[in-house]
Amino acid sequence: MVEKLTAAERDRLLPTLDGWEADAERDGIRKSYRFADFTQAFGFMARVALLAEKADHHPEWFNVYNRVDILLTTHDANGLSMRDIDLAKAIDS
Ligand code: HBI
Repeated sequence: MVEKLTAAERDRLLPTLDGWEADAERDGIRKSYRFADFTQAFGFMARVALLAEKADHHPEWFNVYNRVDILLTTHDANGLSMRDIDLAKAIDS
């Protein structure tokens, strides 16, 4: 069973992420990306899809044209877990 992060872990880990915001309602982390055009946005999504498959951890996301909004939360934990932190770092690496 994957565990939710404690408040102390969140306080330590969230500042290490680049531009991700806590989403209290979903108990996850969110980040919005803007690209030059749809092709760039979709290329980013294709790269994230491969990272997600490798991690066996998948984003909830929205795309319109050059915008990609990502929410990371762990369904199995019903909240924010280390899997979300790790995937956020992989996406931004
Ligand atoms: N992705 N965000 C997220 N949360 C999960 O719990 C999850 C997932 N991808 C695959 C996955 N779990 C599998 O390990 C099964 O639990 C479905």
